Amino acid sequence: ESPENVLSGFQTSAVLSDSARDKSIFLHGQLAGQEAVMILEKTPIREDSLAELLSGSKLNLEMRNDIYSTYRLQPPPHLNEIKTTVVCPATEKHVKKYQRQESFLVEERGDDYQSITLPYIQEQRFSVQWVYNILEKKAEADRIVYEDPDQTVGFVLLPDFKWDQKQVDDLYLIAISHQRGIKSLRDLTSEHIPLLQNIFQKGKEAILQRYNMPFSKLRVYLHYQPSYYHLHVHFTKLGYEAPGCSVERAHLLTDVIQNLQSDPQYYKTRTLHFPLRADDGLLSRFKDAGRL
Ligand code: M7G
Repeated sequence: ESPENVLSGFQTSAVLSDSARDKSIFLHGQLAGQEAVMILEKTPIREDSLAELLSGSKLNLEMRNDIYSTYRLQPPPHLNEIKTTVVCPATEKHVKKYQRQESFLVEERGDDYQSITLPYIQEQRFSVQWVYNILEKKAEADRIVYEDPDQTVGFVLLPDFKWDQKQVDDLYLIAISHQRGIKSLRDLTSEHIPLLQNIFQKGKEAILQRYNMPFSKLRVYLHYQPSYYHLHVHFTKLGYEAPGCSVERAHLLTDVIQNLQSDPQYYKTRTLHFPLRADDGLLSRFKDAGRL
């Protein structure tokens, strides 16, 4: 697809969700006959472009009242961009992922993982081809911030595609483990501590070097459940409410390491809680098993 065709060829069939606060809209539609999802988001106002924004824009007065006035400002095009993400061909699961929905908190015991969750994710999970493309330098190679090529404890650190890298206020990177086959938190045992410590240590050093962002400004965590079942760690800026950084989904990497140090089987045996969306197939499995 050439970039122009993506826009003009996109036929919107439904608005999956939108947010006036985040200034974003998630669309379901068709692109060249294939199912597609398109995400449009207005980007944050950058401090380093303020001078240009204020001097180079057209200002239209809307109203004035006593000491109050409001305006509409028309910035030059390059300061007025919309970050656009396209998933095509999108699966039914992608469409559901982006649809606004009610969530329910699930309690998953160690044995529930074995009998309910594991069989489900083995048949239903998202492809992790994009992850392999990154590890094999077939995609996004020029975006890599840091790599430790070791196949056991190594990883690739790069900007998450939710971050446009224009400002560090919403800094978001992911570290993807070179080791394959670690699906999620549940697969971690004490043997993975060196890998986790390596990601933590070298990841935060690389971020300090590249973005001048000290560790005290970082939130480093894993998701449970993740969307993609290949071990990866999220690095986001403290104070930025990154999607998915809420307590019911995020597990701080430092806590994960300590838990494994005190009990090698911690994540095999513990009961974990996480939210599932109303139409998530896994939620039905928990209901069917009488666990909800
Ligand atoms: P997750 O916890 O598995 O799922 O995190 P989530 O998307 O529900 O949070 C996967 C992370 O990888 C997310 O933060 C995504 O934004 C990011 N991500 C997903 N894809 C498909 C890509 C991609 O192709 N490139 C990059 N750089 N990041 C991606």
